[in-house]
Parts: sequence; C-alpha cells; structure tokens
Amino acid sequence: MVTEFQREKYTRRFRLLDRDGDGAITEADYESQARRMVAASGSAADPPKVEAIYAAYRGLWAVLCRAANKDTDAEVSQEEFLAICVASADDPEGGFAWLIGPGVAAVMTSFDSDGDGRLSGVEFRAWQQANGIDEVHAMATLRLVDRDGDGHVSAEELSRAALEFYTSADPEAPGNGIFGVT
Ligand SMILES: [Ca+2]
Ligand SMILES: [Ca+2]
Ligand SMILES: [Ca+2]
Repeated sequence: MVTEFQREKYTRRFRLLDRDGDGAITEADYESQARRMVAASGSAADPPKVEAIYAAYRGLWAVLCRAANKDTDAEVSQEEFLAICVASADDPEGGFAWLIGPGVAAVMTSFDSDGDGRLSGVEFRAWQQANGIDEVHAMATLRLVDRDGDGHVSAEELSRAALEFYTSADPEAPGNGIFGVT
C-alpha cells in the first residue's frame, strides 16, 4: 500500500516526465529530456557524449515502456505510470531497481563530466537546473543527499536518494526533493 503522499510524488514525477504535457509519457518526451541534459551539461560540442546521453535516455524510455505500458500503444499514461509505481512500492528495497539503476546511470553519463563516479556541486547543480530546479533548492538538496558530507553526490548516494523518492512515505526523507520541490 502507498500513502497519499507517495501518490502525490508519483503524480509529480509523471508530470515532469511528460515533458510536452500531452498527458502521456512517450519516446518524444525522453528525446526532449535528453536534449535538455545535453544542453545543461555543456556536452553539445562532444558528439560521442551527446550520443551516449541520447542512448541512455532512450534506454530509460525502453525500460519504462516495457515495465509500465500495459496496452499496445507506444505511450505510458498517468494511470499506467501510477500503477507500476504502486506495484513497485510493494517491495521497498528492490521494487524500483528496474528504474533506479538505469536512471542513476543516465544522470551520471550526462553530468559526471570529469568521470570520477560522483557529482560535484557544480555537476549536481547542472543536473538540477536541467530539471528546472533553482540554485537555492539544488544546493539544499545536495546537502541532504550527500550523506557522507564530502561535498559530492556519489552514484550510491544518488541511488539512495532516488529510492527514497520512490518508496519513502516520510515527508522529511532527503530524497523527496531530487526531482523538484512542490
Ligand atoms: Ca508526453
Ligand atoms: Ca564528477
Ligand atoms: Ca558524498
């Protein structure tokens, strides 16, 4: 069972993923997301990286479509997205592994510019800005999800934050804000 608070988070996530606001998540939304990530990470002049970012977000779309799309069209409706989130939340430890692993990898591919396996303050802020989050909120979120306080968000810390976003019923959980603040 999920709480009303969790349901609100899934609904908010759906609206962010439905970039063009037509009421369904499609490959076009992920293409648009990849485009934003390329721009925000300053990767436009690096063709192999641009290709890697597009490949990562296309891969994420494929993962979501396979998991959530229950009919024969090529789109994930809000109803389908909420259903897969609610089903995944039944297993708080591993239920969202299908989404979080590839999602964190896509963020790292896009924003870990120096390739050290973690997001510096500058790299994290660039990702947050790509999601439409201002600098003040981005830095507040960084402090919350940087569990070891080294000023960087490791892939592990990002996975933990994403897991909290998708599974925690606690309104104070640090990961709640990673995709934007309501
Ligand atoms: Ca859409
Ligand atoms: Ca880095
Ligand atoms: Ca850290």
